[in-house]
Amino acid sequence: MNGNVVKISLCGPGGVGKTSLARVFSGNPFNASERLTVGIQHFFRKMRFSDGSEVSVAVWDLGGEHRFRFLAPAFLRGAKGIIYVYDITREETFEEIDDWRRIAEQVLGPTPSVLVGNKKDLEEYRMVQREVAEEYARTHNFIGYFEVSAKQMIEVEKPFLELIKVILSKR
Ligand SMILES: Nc1nc2c(ncn2[C@@H]2O[C@H](COP(=O)(O)OP(=O)(O)O)[C@@H](O)[C@H]2O)c(=O)[nH]1
Ligand SMILES: [Mg+2]
Repeated sequence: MNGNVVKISLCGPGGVGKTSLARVFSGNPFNASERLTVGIQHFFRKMRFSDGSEVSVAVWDLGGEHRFRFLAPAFLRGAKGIIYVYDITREETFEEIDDWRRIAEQVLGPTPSVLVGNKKDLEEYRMVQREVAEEYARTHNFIGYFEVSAKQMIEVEKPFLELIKVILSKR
């Protein structure tokens, strides 16, 4: 019964928009007053491909605060892919991606991953240059780097789709 459920875990610091991206991807409206995630939350979406195949995607979302890090192993276990999210207007959130990669590596070993720079709508407050993030993604074997806005629903599906494609191709 679980054969067609693909688990994807969203990793990254608090406040970067992980819950907002999961919400929008799973077909819910952006919520400007998104509350701090406490513990683990799940979002679901069924996807149908042109060849008729179907897959259910379970997106796992973890509160980004340090006090929830003890949940990280349970949060990551069984994930077939990881979406690392940072906020392009806060450099320290980009730097924290290293920590999350280390945690995920310990629990899962090498896993298909994408890097997402969220809050693309706040271009005038950008602190991380696109080229820097792209280079980081390239040198650390990410499938790709994507800039998105959960708020304006720009490119939100793309990182999920690219990741799912790679996961399904490995089956
Ligand atoms: N401007 C802007 N704000 C966003 C975007 N995504 C999320 N936010 C806001 O950033 C804050 C944190 O979002 P949230 O989804 O809770 O982040 P999380 O802690 O990583 O789950 C909330 O106030 C959101 O409304 C975005 O794409 N653009
Ligand atoms: Mg959250």
